[in-house]
Amino acid sequence: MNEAQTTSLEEVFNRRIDAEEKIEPKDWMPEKYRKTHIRQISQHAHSEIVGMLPEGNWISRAPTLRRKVALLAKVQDEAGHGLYLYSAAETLGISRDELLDQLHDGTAKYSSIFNYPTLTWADIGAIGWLVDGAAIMNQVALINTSYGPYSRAMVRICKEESFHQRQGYEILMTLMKGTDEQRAMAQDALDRWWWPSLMMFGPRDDESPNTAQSMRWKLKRKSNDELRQAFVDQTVPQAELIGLRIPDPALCWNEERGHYDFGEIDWDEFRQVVQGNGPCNRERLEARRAAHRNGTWVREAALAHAAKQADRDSLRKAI
Ligand code: FAQ
Repeated sequence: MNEAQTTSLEEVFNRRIDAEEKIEPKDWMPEKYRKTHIRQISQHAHSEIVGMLPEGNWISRAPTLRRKVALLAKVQDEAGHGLYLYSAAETLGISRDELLDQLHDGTAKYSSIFNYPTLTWADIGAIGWLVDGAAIMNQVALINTSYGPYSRAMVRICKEESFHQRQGYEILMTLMKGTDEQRAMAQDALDRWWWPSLMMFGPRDDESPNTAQSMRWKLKRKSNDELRQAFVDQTVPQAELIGLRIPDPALCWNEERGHYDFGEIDWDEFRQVVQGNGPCNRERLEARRAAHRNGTWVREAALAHAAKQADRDSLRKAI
């Protein structure tokens, strides 16, 4: 294709983006749009899959049968989200094997939040309330993203995340109605998970290399800082309602802005965690690598079965 043809295709593509049309897998798209989507969608998929680990750690220790059932269902939902998202990334011309290789060799990122440990049962409440709460804030905006398969995956994912957020909040609400020890456990979980949850939204807008282009392509519909602010505004009253204290001395309502002001995130900690030096990075990656290794026989058996089936089908056709 010559340069003039590419330019006119790009003009048509940009007009479609401006008109809020969805871009579908077989449509022409700039190479950078394709690559940026593979990056974001696959990192999102990896986050869902790695995100099963901190909570999975508590399935066998949930305090009641009802809690265990809910947690099991939630962790299974996260697996489903990962699978839709890997499928959405595959529509952009990359294979599942390549995507997984990138996770396992550390070239693809996943959300920083999943590199923190789950020390008590209250952490399961904090993950549901804060981590799923932050994920919904980000993902509701992504329902309107320009790439069709990503946008459609988000519709279902958001419905499920909304249930997750409520089950987390309800765990903390129950603890806050309990003994002094249970209340202290809930507060301790909030103290440890608050700042990492704010980091989930990514670097400040002025330090975010991808935001400007992703907003032009309507991949991102809101910037990192806009989403972070909306999350703080939504979450502070929820904490107050059940008697939890947000661990930020700078937090206060700003009448003029109509938003909460809040303190500075420890960006050095964020960078360290993203670079692989968080409290659980090595453990998380090793768990994923081991799961992949241990699943080799399942993949091989499925391929052998599919090959046998194909042989039988071609034999039947030949007869
Ligand atoms: N952690 O220029 P930006 C969930 C990287 S799902 C690690 O601002 P962008 C469900 C970023 O990739 C949670 N890395 O980048 C659940 C980029 O690096 P690269 C995941 C981060 O893409 C709940 C660089 O920094 N959600 O929780 C992080 O425009 C409970 C520069 O940043 C999604 O993935 C971070 N926090 O904006 C599961 C949502 N932040 O690739 C289990 C979709 C930034 O250039 C239990 N993703 N980086 O080398 C997004 O909305 C965006 O990708 C952002 C980052 C907002 C995360």
